[in-house]
Amino acid sequence: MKLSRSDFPAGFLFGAATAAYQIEGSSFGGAGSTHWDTFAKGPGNVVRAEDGAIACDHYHRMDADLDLLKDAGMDAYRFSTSWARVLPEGRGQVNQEGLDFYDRLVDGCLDRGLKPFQTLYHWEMPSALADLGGWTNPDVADWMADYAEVITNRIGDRVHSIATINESWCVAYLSHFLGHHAPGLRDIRAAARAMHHVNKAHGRTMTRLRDLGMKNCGIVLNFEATEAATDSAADTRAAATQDATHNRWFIEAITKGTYPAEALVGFGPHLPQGWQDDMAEISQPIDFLGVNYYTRGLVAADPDATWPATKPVTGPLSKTQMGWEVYPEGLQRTLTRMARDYVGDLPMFVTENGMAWPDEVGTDDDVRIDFIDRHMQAMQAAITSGANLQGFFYWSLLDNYEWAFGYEKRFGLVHVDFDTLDRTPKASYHALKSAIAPRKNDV
Ligand code: IFM
Repeated sequence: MKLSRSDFPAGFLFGAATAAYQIEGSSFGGAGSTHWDTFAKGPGNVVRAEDGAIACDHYHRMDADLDLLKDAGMDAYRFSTSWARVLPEGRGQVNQEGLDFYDRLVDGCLDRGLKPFQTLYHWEMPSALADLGGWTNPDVADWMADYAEVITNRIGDRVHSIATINESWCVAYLSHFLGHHAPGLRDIRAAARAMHHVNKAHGRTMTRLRDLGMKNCGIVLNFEATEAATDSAADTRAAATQDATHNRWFIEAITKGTYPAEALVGFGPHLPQGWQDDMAEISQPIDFLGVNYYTRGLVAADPDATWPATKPVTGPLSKTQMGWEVYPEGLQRTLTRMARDYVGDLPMFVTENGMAWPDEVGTDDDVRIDFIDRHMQAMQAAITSGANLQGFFYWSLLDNYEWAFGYEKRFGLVHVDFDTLDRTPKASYHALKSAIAPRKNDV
């Protein structure tokens, strides 16, 4: 790789990210059912109806997986804690086994010199709360804050940072308007409510974390580089609408206490009454912003469609196994835009960036190595132009459960054989390890 640790500011953190449902194995250790367990059983929702029951069996292989991070010379590990592992019914009875697992995980990180970056919600809503409407129910804000308190009372003394939610757009829009993820709704009223309640839950949980004395609290949002397919006025308007629903809705609520007009056109009539009263809590200060970035979104107007009347356009750039264009410039633009328009000098982390490729053991991994290298160059350029970027987490440490795509899309630095569950580091793992090896002055 062209860049190495010495091309980044002193103290810049390199790590890898995972998420509970995608790796742990939800059938182990007394975890409760979640909406992903049941969504996967719905016809046509997930490739081969695969679920996270076993996943990478990280629940039993945690030590070996943490060793992989340490052996790569990483500084930090971003993981999520599963709400239903901690509280199988979402509220009430605590699963001590679940708390013990996360206790061992955090200690395992610290023993290996890895800073634990925790995310509280990475998409698995406990089924008992999904029955009550999940993200469409305003009470979700208090349910989530209560869960945050239970897990924080156990591991909050040792985690380095806490993100409330991973990728609010996916939690709300992708799952309640586009129907691609659990709970699989395509309903504007449900979507508008989820779009607001996810922010409300972030705010309520921040309040609770502050009450518990927690520092380094923030949120992880996913951004795309939205571009109009042509210069026409209609496509330009379509791009502005998509930018508002995908990129601006959450960050504007959190940093300014407002929602973009282009998105309120569609969602406004369906928002819960009195939503304005929640904006002060939603826009309380955060300590960091996590930026997840994968690709650009090329968009055109679709005059025959209902609001937002947009349609995705396939671009000409090279694509990953997901069909996503490789577009590192978009990462640089996103980071500089965040610093300029929203967060100023607030610390930012690239909390996810990576690519899927149909790798098998022994195949070369040049495409992923080049992908990482080019995105590292984009991060470096953003830092040079003033973004206070303090770390980078590759998505993902392991090949894992890629939601509606089942186990087919391989994002890992480490190959997982889903029959034997054997782990084999890929060439990109070794390339990243060499690139982030300690600088001469640090050893
Ligand atoms: O696997 C997901 C992850 O759970 C959230 N961010 C995007 C990744 C790749 O699709």
